[in-house]
Amino acid sequence: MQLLSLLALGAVSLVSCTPLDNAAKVKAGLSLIKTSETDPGTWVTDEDKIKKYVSKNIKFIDVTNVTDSETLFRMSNVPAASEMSISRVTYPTTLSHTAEANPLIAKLNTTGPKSWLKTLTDYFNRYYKSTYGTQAGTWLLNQVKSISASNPAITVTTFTHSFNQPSIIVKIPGTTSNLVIVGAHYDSTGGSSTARGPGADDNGSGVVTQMEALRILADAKFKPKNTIEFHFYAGEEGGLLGSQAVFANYKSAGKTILAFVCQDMTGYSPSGKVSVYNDYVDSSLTSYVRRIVSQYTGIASTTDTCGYGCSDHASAYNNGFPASYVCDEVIRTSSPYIHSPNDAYNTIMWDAILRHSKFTVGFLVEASYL
Ligand SMILES: *[C@@H]1O[C@H](CO)[C@@H](O)[C@H](O)[C@H]1NC(C)=O
Ligand SMILES: *[C@@H]1O[C@H](CO)[C@@H](O)[C@H](O)[C@H]1NC(C)=O
Ligand SMILES: CC(=O)N[C@H]1CO[C@H](CO)[C@@H](O)[C@@H]1O
Ligand SMILES: [Zn+2]
Repeated sequence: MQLLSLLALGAVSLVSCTPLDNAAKVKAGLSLIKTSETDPGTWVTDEDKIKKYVSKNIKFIDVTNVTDSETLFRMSNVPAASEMSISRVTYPTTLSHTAEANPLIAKLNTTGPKSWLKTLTDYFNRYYKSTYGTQAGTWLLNQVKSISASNPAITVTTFTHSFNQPSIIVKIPGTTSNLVIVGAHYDSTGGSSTARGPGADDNGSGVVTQMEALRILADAKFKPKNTIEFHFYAGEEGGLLGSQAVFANYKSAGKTILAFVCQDMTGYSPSGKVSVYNDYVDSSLTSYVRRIVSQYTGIASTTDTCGYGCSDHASAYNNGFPASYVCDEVIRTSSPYIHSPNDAYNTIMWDAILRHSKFTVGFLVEASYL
């Protein structure tokens, strides 16, 4: 009895003191990060995130401000095979919109991507808490506004965060509010908050790939059935911060997402083959994405896995949305330069960027009819 009440007392003081401790840690600028489902979490400084994790290629998710219990559950439990297809969408097994997509794809080129990536990589870095990172965000916002201007129906908005760098959302309204989304992050890091971080492949390449696809759809005044969004995320290198906030917001707003494709790293591919990854994604959507890669790039995709917190698709996945992840290469032969000052403009393979632009337009046209 006494023991019990002592235990009970202990429990009470634990419960009542843990949140206070955590609040104090947040106030002191620390973040709670997880590197796997079973990792209970570690409190780290912003600098530790980059030096001890990002620059050593240890992937993590910043869970400090995650409050949704389903999302926390998904972050802490290895998915069962039965959960790998969560989408209620039946993705078609034949692609029936090639006649519409092919003429658009024929207009893609690398003129815009070359000049946009030059500007992005010329920022000293695009670290999400640096003034360079904020300046890069302002430039990107103005640039996507100018690319979208050829179709007045398109809206461009910022999604603000607790740090200065905003995420950017471009919307092509459809006749339904159901969403088809492509996303890439635009922050970068070079191994510390103050290091040079050109972030050419990681992930400036994904950003300019999406910009080129947007240019074509805007110029064509493409009018989709489903609503299309292009997301440019902030703070990915801080533990998927931008995409987590966006998808948590979409979950609580009850939005319907039919398909999400994350594209990080689209500009370094010795194999010349698009890689469609297999983990923390929806398996049905992933099969559909593979069909689209084959159809619109003319080459069958390769496959790989990239682990917990690999990129922004994990944020969609953890919030219960159908996600897929498309990358320029399998891990073993992927760019050796990322997360360092050597991830430079001159290492980019422009045929890879063009291949991913073709995939992106093909995907958006096809999925706009889902
Ligand atoms: C979590 O939220 C607090 C309060 O808004 C904020 O000060 C802190 O920067 C956030 N941390 C992260 C990692 O988002
Ligand atoms: C390539 O794209 C640019 C816009 O970035 C456009 O002005 C130019 O006409 C295109 N070139 C060709 C050959 O289509
Ligand atoms: C910063 C960032 O997301 N980088 C991502 C770019 O894409 C690669 C995967 O191809 C991820 O590993 C990185 O985390
Ligand atoms: Zn990275």
